[in-house]
This record gives sequence, structure tokens and C-alpha cells, in this order.
Amino acid sequence: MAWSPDKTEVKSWNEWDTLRHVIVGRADDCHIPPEEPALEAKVPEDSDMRGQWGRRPQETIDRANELLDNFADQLRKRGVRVDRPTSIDHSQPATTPDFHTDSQFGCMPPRDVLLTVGHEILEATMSYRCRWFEYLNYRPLMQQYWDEDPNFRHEAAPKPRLTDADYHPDYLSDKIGVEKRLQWTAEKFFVTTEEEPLFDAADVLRFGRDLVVQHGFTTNLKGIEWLRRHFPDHRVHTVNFPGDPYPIHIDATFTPLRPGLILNNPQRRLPEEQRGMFERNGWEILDAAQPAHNTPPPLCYSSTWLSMNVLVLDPKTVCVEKSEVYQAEQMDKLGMEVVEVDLRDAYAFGGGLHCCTADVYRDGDCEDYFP
Ligand code: ABU
Repeated sequence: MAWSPDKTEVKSWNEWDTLRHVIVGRADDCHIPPEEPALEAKVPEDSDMRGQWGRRPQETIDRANELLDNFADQLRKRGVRVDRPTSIDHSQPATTPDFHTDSQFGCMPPRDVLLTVGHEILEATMSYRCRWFEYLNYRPLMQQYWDEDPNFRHEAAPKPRLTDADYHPDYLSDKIGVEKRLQWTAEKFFVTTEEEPLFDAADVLRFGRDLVVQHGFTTNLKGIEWLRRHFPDHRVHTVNFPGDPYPIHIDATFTPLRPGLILNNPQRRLPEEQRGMFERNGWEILDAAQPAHNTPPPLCYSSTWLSMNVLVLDPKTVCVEKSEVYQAEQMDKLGMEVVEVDLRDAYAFGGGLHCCTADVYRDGDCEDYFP
């Protein structure tokens, strides 16, 4: 049955079928959390974020919200239904019997927390202590979907304990250096241990029957095994990107645009031995265009490769950040209509156009692209 804006239905099997309903995050009350093991490992040694924490300046929150609101309006004008989270008080400390952190993170970006697979939205375990309660920002929407869609499966992965046993102390020096980090990434030695299943939803890409999951700082092998057991009708593939010294979240590294075509970050190429399923099935893996910027904006966790963190609206239309002219040009040459979105001043709140959204409904069914 065709999608209708008057009826809530949760369904999305991949990253590219026509988008009808989406969640766009908010910058409300976003905090730079205090130091904690997994978060420190992601912050480059020379980053302006080192040693900082506390509520982000109000003018930056207001500016990010302005851009996120504009993006939501742009999507609405194209006929996409857009929902927004309800911010909790992120200044509150998070305390469990196992850990304490003096503040939380925010309700950006939803893609890290919510994984939509078919009729299910799964709340990820998360791997930062400051993000342990982040799912609460989305619970009003989950309750609404539950009430309105009788086929919606609302699931939550087991909450991790996040004791010190979850983190390798080797990563806690602020003077590791990029060379050492690259060596550790190549050896698949990450800040998180195999103490218990851990995953962020943004480490997962959906290709119909196949889920492609990055093993890195925010997702460990037990997390991937948990996903495999949780989705028994899917094939779950583990991937690594050895060129990334700070490997979190797959969506500034590997970007499927439509069946048969993926952009790959040229500094983080998928290793030959992991390309088989794509090559056997005639998929092309192209180097993404270079970012337009040499540095991320101030107080930003992410790399300049948010240039390729695009939101595909349908197999012929893609949202690209307005200043990312090289990425837009590449999309144009690939035959995609480019929708320019001004979002750079919101990057510091947790990412780009893919990060700041979470799918609720896309057309299409669960196809097997890798028979
Ligand atoms: N959340 C995507 C960030 C990845 C990167 O910093 O490249």
C-alpha cells in the first residue's frame, strides 16, 4: 500500500529508497561532556575540544537550531514528514551503579542512537557514558509510533554497564600520535574492549537483507554478534577502514547512493579482502570527492569528511551540505539531483546531514542485493 502522510508507518530497509518520513535532531541544551575514555579517544590530540566541557554557548545552539529547523522545512517542502525529538535536561549528571558522568550530550545526532530496520526501530547500546540516556530524547516519538502503527517494533538493545573494563587504558594518553593510532586501527585494536556488546546505530548501513557494520571505537565485535543474533533474517557483515585514526561511525566513510553505487572515503578505503560481496554483485565503489574544508568547524568532534555525510532522498536525489562544492559536483556528474543544505554551523553538534537524521519510512521492500 502507498505511503500516506496521514498514517504513521515505520519502515525502512536501506539508505536510498524514497524517503517519506524522518526524524531531524535538535541542538537544544547540547553539552560538551566531561572527559571519559571512549570520548577522549575520538578527540584528536590537537583539537580545540581538549580540556573543554560544559554547556555549549547559547549563540551556537541557536544557530545550529536555526539550520536544523531550515533543513526540516526544506524536507517538508519536498513532501517529507519530519518529526523532532523532545530534549531532556542534558546538564543532569548520569549515574548508574557502575559509572558517573557530570553531564550528558544532547539530542543530536539521532542517527547514532536509532537504527531502523524494516518495521523496527532499535535503540543502540551506545558506548559513551554521556550518551547512555540519550534514547530518552526520542521516547515521546517512539511512544507515538507505537500507538499509531500496530506493526511498529520498538526495541532496545541491552544497556551496557560501561565500567572501566569496557575501555583499553592504552588509549587514555593524550599523546598517542596519529601514526600509533593508525597502527592500532590496522591491528583492529580499538579503545573499546570485548567486555560486553557495544554498538552505535551510526556504525550500521542497511542494504536490504544485508547489514554492513563498522568495527571501531563505538562498535565492538560482540556488538556486531548481538546484531547478528537480533536480526536472524539478515546477513551481517563486519567491515574495517584501516586509514581512519579515529574510527567511529561509518557514515563519513562509506556512503551508498543507490543500488550498485557506493562512495568510499579515499583515506579510509575498504580493504580488498572485504570487497568480495560488492564486486561479485557488480557494485561500484568510487572514491568520494575531497572535502571543501581543511579543518572542521570550532568545537567539532567530526572530521572534514562530513562532506560525504549526505542524505539520499531517493536514488536520483541527494542532500549535500551547501559549502561542500566538490562533493556536490561529483554527485552531479553521477547523475544525482543535488539539494543544497546549509548545515556546517551545526556540525559541532554531532555531524552532518546523514547523522542529524534517522529514517522512519522509506518506500521499498527488503531486497536481496547480494544473492
Ligand atoms: N559521525 C560521523 C563522524 C565521522 C568522522 O569524524 O569522520
